[in-house]
Amino acid sequence: MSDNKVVRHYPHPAAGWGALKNVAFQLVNQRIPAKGVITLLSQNQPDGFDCPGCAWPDKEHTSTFEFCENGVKAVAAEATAKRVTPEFFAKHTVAELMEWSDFKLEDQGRLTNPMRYDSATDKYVPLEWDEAYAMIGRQLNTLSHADQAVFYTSGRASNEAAFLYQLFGREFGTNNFPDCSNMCHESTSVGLPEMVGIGKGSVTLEDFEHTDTLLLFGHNPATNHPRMLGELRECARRGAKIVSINPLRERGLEKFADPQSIVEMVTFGGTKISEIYVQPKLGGDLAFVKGMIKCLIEWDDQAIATGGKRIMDVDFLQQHTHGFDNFAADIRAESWEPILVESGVSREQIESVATIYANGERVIATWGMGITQHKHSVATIQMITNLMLLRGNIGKPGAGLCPMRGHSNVQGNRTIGIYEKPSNAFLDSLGTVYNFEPPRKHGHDVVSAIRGMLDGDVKVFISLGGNFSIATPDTDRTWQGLRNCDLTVQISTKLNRTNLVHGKDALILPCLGRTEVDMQASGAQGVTVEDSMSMVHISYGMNKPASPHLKSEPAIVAGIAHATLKNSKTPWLWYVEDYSRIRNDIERVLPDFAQYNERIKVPGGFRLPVPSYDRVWRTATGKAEFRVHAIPRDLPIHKAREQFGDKVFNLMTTRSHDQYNTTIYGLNDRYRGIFGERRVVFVNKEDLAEQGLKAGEYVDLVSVWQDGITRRADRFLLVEYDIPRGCLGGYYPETNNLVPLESVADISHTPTSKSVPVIMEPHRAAA
Ligand SMILES: Nc1nc2c(c(=O)[nH]1)N[C@H]1C(S)=C(S)[C@@H](COP(=O)(O)OP(=O)(O)OC[C@H]3O[C@@H](n4cnc5c(=O)[nH]c(N)nc54)[C@H](O)[C@@H]3O)O[C@H]1N2
Ligand SMILES: Nc1nc2c(c(=O)[nH]1)N[C@H]1C(S)=C(S)[C@@H](COP(=O)(O)OP(=O)(O)OC[C@H]3O[C@@H](n4cnc5c(=O)[nH]c(N)nc54)[C@H](O)[C@@H]3O)O[C@H]1N2
Ligand SMILES: [Mo]
Repeated sequence: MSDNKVVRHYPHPAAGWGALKNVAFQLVNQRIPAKGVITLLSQNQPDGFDCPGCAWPDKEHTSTFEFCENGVKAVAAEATAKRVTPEFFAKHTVAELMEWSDFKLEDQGRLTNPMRYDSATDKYVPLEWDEAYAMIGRQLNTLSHADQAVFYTSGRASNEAAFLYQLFGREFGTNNFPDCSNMCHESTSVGLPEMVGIGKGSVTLEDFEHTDTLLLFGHNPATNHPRMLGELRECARRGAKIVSINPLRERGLEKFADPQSIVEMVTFGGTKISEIYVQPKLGGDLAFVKGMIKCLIEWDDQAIATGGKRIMDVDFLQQHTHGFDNFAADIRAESWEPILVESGVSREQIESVATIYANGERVIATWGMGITQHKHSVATIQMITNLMLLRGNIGKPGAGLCPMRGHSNVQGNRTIGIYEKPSNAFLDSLGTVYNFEPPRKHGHDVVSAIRGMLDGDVKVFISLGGNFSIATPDTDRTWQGLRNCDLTVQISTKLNRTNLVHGKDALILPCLGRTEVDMQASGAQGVTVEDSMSMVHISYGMNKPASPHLKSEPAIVAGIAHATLKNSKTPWLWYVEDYSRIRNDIERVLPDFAQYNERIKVPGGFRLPVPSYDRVWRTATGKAEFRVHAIPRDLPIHKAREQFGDKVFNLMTTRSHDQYNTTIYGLNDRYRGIFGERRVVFVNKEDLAEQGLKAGEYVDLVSVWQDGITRRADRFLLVEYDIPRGCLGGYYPETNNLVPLESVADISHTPTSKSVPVIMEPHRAAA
């Protein structure tokens, strides 16, 4: 790798000293005094707040502070001493703020007052909360149909806020609840239920203590789930075999130094994580796993023929599964050519990973965005699940499925009813408890909501957190859609792009963050969240609110509902006085939350039922189902190459180490050796040569899609990288404009953010 200002080799293990240095920098940058450290120490403690960083669970009852650099960044971003006041808005027009980078916008700090857009001056001006609620109520009540309103949620909202939000929308008359999950683990949520009866992972944190083999597919824990590194390190030290499947060589998957381990810190050592590092082509995982399964079935067939030890868990297959014979027949009929070509992995390597899998008695498979954001993601997740079923690796200690969720409460939001396709059972229960007839028609997901805005069918857009305008695909068109709306409302903590790309009328409603004390009539309130492993626990903020004008998310939602629904029998404002009242009624709608208020008093909270954990299969046949999938050879990338040949590359859009989704903390991506620049594109060395390009030059990226719309993202620095040929890597959200709105995963409709066919052109200014 060449060394210049932007690209530098990073020889150190993940976490370690680099992490501590970065933490100190973040605290100073956010002007957080030493006492702010108390906030950090309260993170993920029994009496503290749930880290707003990721959805990785906490070790129950632990008293040691689980150090996590990126958790600190998330907390520091919220605890910042910087403020965005009405005076700030008086100084800057929206047009002017639009020129600022996303980093600079959020770096202005916390929003302090409710604000309304004034088109005469192109500025935001302050207003009272009641005026804001009344304005929303007026606009919603003038719509000709409730489906003209869309209610977006980002996965940080608490169960209490999310529950009130969906109740409000449904009493209003719509199931239009797109959420960040549509862009994230939706493929998991639709892929798993028909096979194992539930869309959630089956493992608990304890399973990591017993596992002997881990298959890590397409996620980057050192950056995105740093607390998981502790578990991985323990597994590696215990001798568990860890296989990483990732087109990029990620530092944190190779070596990790624990900042809490004196020895590793002092010796600048680290623990080797991955036994084998497999680098498939983007989207090559389905073919790779199918190859592994082909090996296993061949070896098993040989065992049957020779009377040797079976590879399959025969008892499990018989007792617990359905469809194996049909599935095995498809695998036997599959030839190696598509497996090798489409995975980009050698047969030897496929065999060696299959051997590791076959030797493992307790295997966990994890996956993240590298798996969920392709056209064939649902099929890929189902193929991974097939693999796990072969040897009974679901529902036994130390084994199971572990989708790595994103936002800290994204899973809870879905459990509690944030879903555009709610089940009838849920709606029946909601309707009975609240004595109304909920709408039955399915609502918009993220992609169809944007289409609705473009078509003029969606007129009001309300957003509970998040940064819709740039988290979504096809940025130019999404902006057009948002600007078509009559009203856009953003409930947020910090200034972001979505405050600026707005409808004819627009409101910014500033809310409390999870780290802050939420004082209501009955006293300080806690809120509950569900982590990646279905544990529900309570979280109490401890910091003084960033401004006296802030309201909590439940209070804002209730305020809007109260002003909009004149005939509602729901006691909106009464709920806000004491959130345990909300939880009591959640329990009436969702029996899995029985004794909700009691059970969250236990440190660590309680686990929602996960039937697959107990080998109870809530599927059509009452058994775990195998699913047959062909290796796709007609993906957008194949079609684009048919047309334009080897000029076309498959681009993944991914996170740097210094960002939380659209929140940019800094311009470095330390483990990948990138410093001070985000507009970079990772390219294989031979591809550079073949395209006549050189590392250090700039290119423009142009999307290949069949609808005649030009999608481009300009001026990216070429960085030579260890990535398979034909593949590129770039950062989200800078590359989002390249993802066509129509390029979505089959069934789940998740934008294909990890496989975007593009062509590199010489940078226009230079050409
Ligand atoms: N600090 C921090 N923490 C976060 C977030 C954050 O932005 N910052 N975001 C949160 C959210 S919402 C989420 S969803 C998670 C996201 O966490 P991840 O799932 O780790 O998401 P990405 O950073 O997009 O990285 C995807 C990884 O998949 C790999 N990959 C890309 N394409 C493929 C492929 O085709 N096959 C395979 N096998 N691998 C592939 C990439 O090289 C990369 O390592 O993290 C959560 N935690
Ligand atoms: N190209 C591409 N696009 C992607 C992805 C990708 O990998 N590639 N990843 C997708 C994924 S996995 C996800 S989850 C989505 C994320 O999409 P979103 O969830 O919409 O985006 P975030 O960047 O997480 O939202 C950040 C904003 O949330 C607000 N916020 C922060 N804390 C709070 C809070 O406590 N309350 C409220 N009300 N607001 C708060 C702040 O104003 C902040 O600016 O993006 C998706 N988009
Ligand atoms: Mo996510």
